[in-house]
Amino acid sequence: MRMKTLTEWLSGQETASDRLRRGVERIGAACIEIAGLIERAPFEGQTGALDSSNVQGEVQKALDVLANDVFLARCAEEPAFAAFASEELDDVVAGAAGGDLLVAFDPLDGSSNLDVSMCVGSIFSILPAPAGKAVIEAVDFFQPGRAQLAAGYALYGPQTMLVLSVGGEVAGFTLDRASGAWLLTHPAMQVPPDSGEYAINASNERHWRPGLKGFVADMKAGKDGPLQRDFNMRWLAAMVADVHRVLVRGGIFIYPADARPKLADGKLRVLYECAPMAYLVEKAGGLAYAAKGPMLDLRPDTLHKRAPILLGSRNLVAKAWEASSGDAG
Ligand code: AFP
Repeated sequence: MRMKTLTEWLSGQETASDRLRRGVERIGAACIEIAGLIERAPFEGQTGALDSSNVQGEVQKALDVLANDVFLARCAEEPAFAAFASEELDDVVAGAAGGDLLVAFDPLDGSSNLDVSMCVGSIFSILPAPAGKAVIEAVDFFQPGRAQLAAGYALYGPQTMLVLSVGGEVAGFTLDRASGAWLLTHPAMQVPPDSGEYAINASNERHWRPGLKGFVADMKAGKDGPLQRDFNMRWLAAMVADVHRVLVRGGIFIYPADARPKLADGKLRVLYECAPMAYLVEKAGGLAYAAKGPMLDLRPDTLHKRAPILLGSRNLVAKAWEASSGDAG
């Protein structure tokens, strides 16, 4: 059977306006361009660190900056997009006057994987813009994840994939290099409710709080422990890749807050990492929590606000949340 293209699939999504559909297509085009940059990077000397840092004091890779430029350039072509927020930018960038949508994005997630040719990704979140406001400010992005109209990610791995929802089902597309089109290879994705896989950076264990430490110990105890099943651990060090695995075959992904002052709110950013991934996982039947409740209820108060995150298979996440929610300070 012929696979649907992204354009054909979007035309059947009744939850999306025409403007939202067009905007998502622009983002899809940006991701194809970024995939090309990543493939060609070794020939162009673009995988090394630049001398500059982003607003969070992290060293930027040349590709982080290039991917950010591509995202902004492609999205600026869409008159529905009123403003943009990016991991790589200190402040909001204006888009089209009269646009009714805001876009938050991480143009290149997991960039420390680049020099070892491992998976990286791009993440995006689309929010409604306030009506009738001439100048969009950062505060206009401070909306809970439940307000998102669409969210998704591109995964640059063995295949280039685009996974997204515009309010209904979560659909996965694979880039067909021959035609240059995104083809629907993973319709109506569902996170299995149970799983025996977990993803956490275990090298930080000594800094974890007691509830989380106990739950991970229970998973490690396997069949002999209270969870009565054996677990396997996977850590790809790129949220896009770890969450993609969870969406396809279940499991739990955890990036916790811990006792170090720098990690008091975890590592991952709410607007363009946690909220869009929580949106996808919940649309696919899974669960996602921040420190004090559902991730999608969290309203960030800065563009680069961080939050601890726990997401994945419904039953496993519920148990992890029960064990660790008392850890929140
Ligand atoms: P980089 O973009 O700096 O590589 O960070 C990736 C990331 O934000 C997220 O994608 C990973 O899940 C997480 O950090 C990995 O963190 P560790 O450095 O603790 O493995």
